Amino acid sequence: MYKNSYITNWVKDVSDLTKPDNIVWIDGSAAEKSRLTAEALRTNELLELNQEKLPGCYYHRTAINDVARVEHLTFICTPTKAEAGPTNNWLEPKAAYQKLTKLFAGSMRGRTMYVIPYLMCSAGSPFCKVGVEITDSIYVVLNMRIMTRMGQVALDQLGDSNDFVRGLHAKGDLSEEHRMICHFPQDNAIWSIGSGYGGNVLLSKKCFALRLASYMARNEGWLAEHMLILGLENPKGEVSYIAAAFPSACGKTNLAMLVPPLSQAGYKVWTVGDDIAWVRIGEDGRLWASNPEAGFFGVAPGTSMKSNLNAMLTIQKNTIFTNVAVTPEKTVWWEGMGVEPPQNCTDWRGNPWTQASKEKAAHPNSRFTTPASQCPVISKEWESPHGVPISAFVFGGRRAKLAPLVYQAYSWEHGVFVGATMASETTAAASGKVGVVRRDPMAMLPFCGYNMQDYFRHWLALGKKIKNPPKIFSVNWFRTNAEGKFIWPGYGENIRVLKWIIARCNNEVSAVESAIGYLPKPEDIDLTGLAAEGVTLETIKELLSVDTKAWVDEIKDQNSFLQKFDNLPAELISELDKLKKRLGVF
Ligand code: OXD
Ligand code: MN
Repeated sequence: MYKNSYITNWVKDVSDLTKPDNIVWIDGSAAEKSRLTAEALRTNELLELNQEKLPGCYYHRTAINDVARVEHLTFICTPTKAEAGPTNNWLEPKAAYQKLTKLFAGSMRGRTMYVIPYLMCSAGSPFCKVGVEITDSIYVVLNMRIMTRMGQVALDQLGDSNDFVRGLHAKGDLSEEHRMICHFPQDNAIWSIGSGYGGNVLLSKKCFALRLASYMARNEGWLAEHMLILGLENPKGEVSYIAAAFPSACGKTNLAMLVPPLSQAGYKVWTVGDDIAWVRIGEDGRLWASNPEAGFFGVAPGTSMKSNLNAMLTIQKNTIFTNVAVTPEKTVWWEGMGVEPPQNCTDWRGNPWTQASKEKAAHPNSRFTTPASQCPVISKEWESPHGVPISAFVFGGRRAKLAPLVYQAYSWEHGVFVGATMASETTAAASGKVGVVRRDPMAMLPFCGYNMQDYFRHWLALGKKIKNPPKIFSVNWFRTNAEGKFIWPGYGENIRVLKWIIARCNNEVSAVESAIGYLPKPEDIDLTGLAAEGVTLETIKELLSVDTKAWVDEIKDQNSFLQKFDNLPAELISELDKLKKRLGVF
């Protein structure tokens, strides 16, 4: 039992409601990890993988109906609907608590309740915040151990304070009818029931570090963003930092761990974070970003030695794999791993699978949970208490047509507009249709804990306070040709775009003004060694082309998205007008 009476009183209330058989107070020790792992193996919540080939690695299968975030069952519970805004599902807090209380009542009978204190960001950092998650899932405890700094370290940081996020999770019956993920920003609380899938149940991640933290950040004058953070080192050894927002499953982890091709000798990419950035104004008037997490919860399919060597090296030990395929020798496999599929294996549903099977062996949203500290290119600054100084913000999406490889916004306000109107084709990371274009402002559509028009306003207001704001860019690695093939090779070659971005930040290269923003001069994208990939100056010209007619349709769609909001910041309306003028539309 802990000394902090706010935690112990809350645990008492929760156990009176949920009626667990036992309560385990998590301390984060190695002995505790061994005990819990043994228990999870006994109950089959985890399966042991080949300990010679994958030491410390385990496997978990979720329920078949529970494989992704469920945006339609995720709610922001604020006193008024207006506070949640038109892009969030809303429930009035009293009504939400009433529903949840019924669902949680007796839900832990016959089960063990775990109390997990954890930190976001490193102890003692000005960014650091404390959360406590109560859960009835050992899988959650073992994942939280990787994803956060968990146990005694968090209790030490909290002391006898009441300032912590209360996250309550129960598996319930795992049915969709009884599944709800509710956020109470005014109460610093999250209640999640009916799921065992990461994004719905590792409450530190999307629920705290984005939805609640974005709300806190507005009140406290900082930003909580769905962004990777990387350091780009040049041959002189100088490192510039970029924070980049992409919707789920658009390659944030790959970009954060990019391996430069041989032709880019002397350049290196250092990983600070792959999913979330907390950003504050530093004393020097720049923005500084910190990765609040301690691990990576990455999408497995498509991860290979070619697409993400560093992720593959990171996950060789101490990793939990979820919903991938398991081979007869108890190793893991997934589509796009870059190795031949096994003759036969067990698929993510637990069924026998052979090369002749039509179904995928791994679920498209299958995952690895792995410690950031194991990443071969983890930045030496990744746990720095003050974060890293950001030179550029990048907004990216998956657009088969339209968006050029890269362009730069004309100003902070224009950059906020570019972020606010970004769109991407949907992926398997959330339940629902895959491949349809949807507006996803700053990649935060499913993660903003309050009305997005106020979120845009907050970005604009913050911009006014920063003496040296980062420059803002848009990128698109996913443009396709008439045959539907990707034009840009992507992955490690993306470094060429990052180099242009940093050159712009350092005023080392000029650019061409276009209707949508500053475009690179095609010859300023370094193509050394790219001919073998079939990329020539002509390819770059094609990738940078702006189809005015298509952009006119695009602004119609942007406009109809923005119409959802009743009180947009004037700056965004003015940016839309300027874009219309530049495109010749009045
Ligand atoms: C994630 C997501 O898990 O964005 O990071 O879905
Ligand atoms: Mn994400």
